[in-house]
Amino acid sequence: MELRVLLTYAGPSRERRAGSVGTMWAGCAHILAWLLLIQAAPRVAGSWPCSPKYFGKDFMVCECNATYCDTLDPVTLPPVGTFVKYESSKAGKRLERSEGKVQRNLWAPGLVLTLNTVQQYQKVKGFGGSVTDAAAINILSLSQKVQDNLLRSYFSEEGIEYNLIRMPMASCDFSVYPYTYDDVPYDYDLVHFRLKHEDTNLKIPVVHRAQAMSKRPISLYASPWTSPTWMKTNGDMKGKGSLKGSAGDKYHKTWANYFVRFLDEYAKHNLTFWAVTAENEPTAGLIRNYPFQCLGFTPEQQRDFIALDLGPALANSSHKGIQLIILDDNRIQLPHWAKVVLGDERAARYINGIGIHWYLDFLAPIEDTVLATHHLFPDYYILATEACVGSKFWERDVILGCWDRGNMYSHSILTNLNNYVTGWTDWNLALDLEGGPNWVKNFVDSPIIVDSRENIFYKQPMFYHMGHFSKFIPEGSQRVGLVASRSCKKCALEYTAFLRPDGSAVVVVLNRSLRSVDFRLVDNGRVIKATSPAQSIQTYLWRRR
Ligand SMILES: *[C@@H]1O[C@H](CO)[C@@H](O)[C@H](O)[C@H]1NC(C)=O
Ligand SMILES: *[C@@H]1O[C@H](CO)[C@@H](O)[C@H](O)[C@H]1NC(C)=O
Ligand SMILES: *[C@@H]1O[C@H](CO)[C@@H](O)[C@H](O)[C@H]1NC(C)=O
Ligand SMILES: CC(=O)N[C@H]1CO[C@H](CO)[C@@H](O)[C@@H]1O
Repeated sequence: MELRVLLTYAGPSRERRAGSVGTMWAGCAHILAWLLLIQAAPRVAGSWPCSPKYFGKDFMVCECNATYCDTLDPVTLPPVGTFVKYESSKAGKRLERSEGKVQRNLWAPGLVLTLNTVQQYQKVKGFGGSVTDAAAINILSLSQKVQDNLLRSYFSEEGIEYNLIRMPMASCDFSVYPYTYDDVPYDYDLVHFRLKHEDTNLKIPVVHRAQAMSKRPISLYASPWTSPTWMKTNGDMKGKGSLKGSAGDKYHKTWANYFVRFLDEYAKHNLTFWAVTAENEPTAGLIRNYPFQCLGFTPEQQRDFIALDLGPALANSSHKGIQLIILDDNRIQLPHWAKVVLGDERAARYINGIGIHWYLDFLAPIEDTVLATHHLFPDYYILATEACVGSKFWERDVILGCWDRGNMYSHSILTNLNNYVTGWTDWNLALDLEGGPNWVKNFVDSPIIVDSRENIFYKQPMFYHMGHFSKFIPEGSQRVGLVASRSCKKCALEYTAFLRPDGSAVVVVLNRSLRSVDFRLVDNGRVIKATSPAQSIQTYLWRRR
């Protein structure tokens, strides 16, 4: 630990975090730091390891405060003939880096995974999470230095380098009260449309800081939960209700213009969106007594709203490059939803992709839903737009340090990536110890849990599972074949492979079982001898020439 503190004096980027190191240390630390600098010049490298905190055996989080937070180095690939491996495990590793030598013509019994770059699949959009009101409130409840450590953990090269941010348009259940941007009845011209304190003082500043820390361009996308109540059949933000009237009328035109106004107002704050989704969980608003903000659309209603209102409004706005994503709801709606909406040329020409949520995955196999949709509409990308653990009535909200919840993330990500999905977006970037705030007490878990009283935050196993993908599979990477020497149905091993834009290869291997087994990764006659420990996730990277 002392060495780590001393190292904080070795470079300007470290110095920021060393701000409140006790003055008692400062004197001798300075002298020693200079000695270290002289000896270790030119570069004092090294990521900082996890500062573990246990909430029961194997329930480990990494704790961060104002002066300490675990970091990673930027990804650098060793020369051809070697590889780099990152490993996390239930036993306590967290994205631990090591290097090894690639071997030639090594024969050994057992499982072989062979890279096949002739098999080429989808290109990756990216990975990320959501800046909800709750996430922003939690992040900003910490002191400035701790906030910086949190945002750096997600967005910087010292962290897991997210490049996607989803933002609710106005409130959702993860707000402290329900609101829209225009709650003045019958304001069809939206003259009373205003962003809220939550936008200008909470969410927008958080996104600006994330962008400033990120080396990668961050793609923002937005989703509405409810329209103003005066546009709705039930006059309520929650419960069963849809837009009044029908597509093409003044309610639908006004609701489409509301999207454009939202984009206009955010543009004034220098935030430009990559995409919008047509509605968050449009089927929620078709359910009686639905407990929080929603707006019901059947697929036919979404098709007509896009064809007659939203599509033309966006196309005729200054945001005409913006992408439009349909569904943004559980994959159980597929392929029917896509057939109805994309099957109609009037709507389809405005649409770029299909968003899916994971909450009912256990009812709907991916082959019958996502894969079937990809084969029907291969020109439209499929993006995972929301997922979290702890939302089901039988699940506890927050379980600090739960490895299995990390497994649930990486199992979903691997399954999706192996079925043409182009990226995966987590829900709230940060929640409090209770899993909120949430105005209907729909508390859930998050990869980062903030304890504002102690001015610290916890990085959970879910955070590191996300990192095994987000940091190493940048936008533009293309999935390629990874062929097993024997059926892996029984071996319970899950894996995926990509070629990165720089031509290097990346493979992620997840072992959710209690057994560790040796295997070999083969690429073009070169062999990586590997072991997947019990309850572990690994990312392998290597140069191909
Ligand atoms: C911050 O965390 C480090 C590492 O866990 C610890 O040594 C240090 O005492 C903490 N600082 C404060 C102010 O709690
Ligand atoms: C937006 O960016 C411009 C130019 O970079 C800058 O002058 C302006 O102050 C920014 N506005 C806001 C609201 O951040
Ligand atoms: C396009 O926008 C202009 C002004 O912004 C408006 O006058 C016109 O009616 C719009 N056209 C359509 C088809 O919405
Ligand atoms: C990569 C690897 O060896 N994975 C192992 C994960 O656990 C199963 C047991 O269910 C092993 O058979 C796999 O080989």
